[in-house]
Amino acid sequence: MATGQKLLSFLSFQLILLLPVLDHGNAQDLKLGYYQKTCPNAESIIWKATYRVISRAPTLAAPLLRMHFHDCFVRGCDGSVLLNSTKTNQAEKDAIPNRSLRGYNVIDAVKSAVEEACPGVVSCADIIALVARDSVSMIHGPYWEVPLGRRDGRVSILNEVFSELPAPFANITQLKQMFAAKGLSVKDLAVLSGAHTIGTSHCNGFSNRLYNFTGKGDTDPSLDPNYIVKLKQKCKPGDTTTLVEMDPGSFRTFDEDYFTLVAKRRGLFQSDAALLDDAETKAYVILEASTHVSTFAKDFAESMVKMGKVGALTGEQGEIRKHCALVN
Ligand code: HEM
Ligand SMILES: *[C@@H]1O[C@H](CO)[C@@H](O)[C@H](O)[C@H]1NC(C)=O
Ligand SMILES: *[C@@H]1O[C@H](CO)[C@@H](O)[C@H](O)[C@H]1NC(C)=O
Ligand SMILES: *[C@@H]1O[C@H](CO)[C@@H](O)[C@H](O)[C@H]1NC(C)=O
Ligand SMILES: CC(=O)N[C@H]1CO[C@H](CO)[C@@H](O)[C@@H]1O
Repeated sequence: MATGQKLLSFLSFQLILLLPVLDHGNAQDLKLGYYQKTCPNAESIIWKATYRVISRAPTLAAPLLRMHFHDCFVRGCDGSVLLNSTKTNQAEKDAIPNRSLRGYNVIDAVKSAVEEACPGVVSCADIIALVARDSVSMIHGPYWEVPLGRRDGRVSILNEVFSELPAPFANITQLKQMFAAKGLSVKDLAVLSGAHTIGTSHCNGFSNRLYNFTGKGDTDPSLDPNYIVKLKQKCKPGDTTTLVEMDPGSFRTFDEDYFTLVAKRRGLFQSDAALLDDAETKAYVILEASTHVSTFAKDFAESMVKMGKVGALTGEQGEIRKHCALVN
């Protein structure tokens, strides 16, 4: 064999060895304490800046948690949810489901605090992941260690929100498929849906269940009729502005009430009710609704770490944005 050929076959052998690493290595490259040397106080700076907000406005914890979910499901946890639209591109931010995504200014404030200590080191994607964790733990939810080292993406596309994020009208088959597409299990689906123990929803996320479920002026038979009466008092037909607590009475506290509600057929969205349509998700709902020693906190922490790895950019991919709303 000529030397050139030898070199070529050696190179392609190397490539074969390398490719799987490049393909699947990403999320596994995230690690605990990633900023230990480059920005040792990053996590405590972020905690303090988040505390300043959540101690005064605990209801912001919900949209901040939801922001991490939206970021990860669309193009991976790459901060693409934070990018502003430009003259030539409509970004994720401007998609309809963003209407209720609040807290962009919180992320900006946290980013400024981190930039002051360590300019150009900590990604916006990592900041979203840490702020979500900190917010949840500050309202009596679980705490988990966040593997870090995510890089920020340079792309954000409005239409991807509609194809990647499950709608509140999704059935169990669609939900399972959309979670599987992100490498998340049926259990992750049940567990992460428990995030709806906090926060609020606009009426239009579920008003079809109250007024015109199949186009015959009917209601959703899977929703508790007594609850329908209450919801109708809050949401008149066509209301797109009123906010309803998803876990009435404790929508500010991260607890396992969500599963009690779903088990009582009081889950707000069709996607919540759908958890009763699959044997595995149903078993999880019933277990968490009935047990005195809930595993929800521990399960949620585990599933959040998994979700936080979806499509993460690492190494030389992407960049560390200077401002979270703009590519460098
Ligand atoms: C399983 C599929 C899911 C669907 C279909 C779904 C859908 C929705 C919808 C329609 C809202 C109401 C938005 C509004 O009108 O203001 C909402 C709120 C919320 N979602 Fe989900 N969601 C899902 C999963 C998740 C996950 C995995 C998380 C986080 C881990 C999450 C966290 C939240 C939070 C915290 C709120 C309250 C936001 C606020 O108070 O502003 N959701 N979700
Ligand atoms: C991004 O867009 C928001 C809303 O339009 C605007 O308030 C903000 O100033 C923009 N950020 C930057 C850095 O241009
Ligand atoms: C779920 O929704 C999809 C799309 O609308 C539909 O094709 C499918 O039959 C539905 N599955 C169930 C179990 O209802
Ligand atoms: C209910 O839905 C049907 C079919 O989409 C529509 O023709 C009808 O006008 C709706 N009724 C109300 C009260 O919105
Ligand atoms: C907070 C935010 O960026 N909201 C935008 C959501 O999308 C609509 C258009 O669909 C914009 O008008 C909002 O400014």
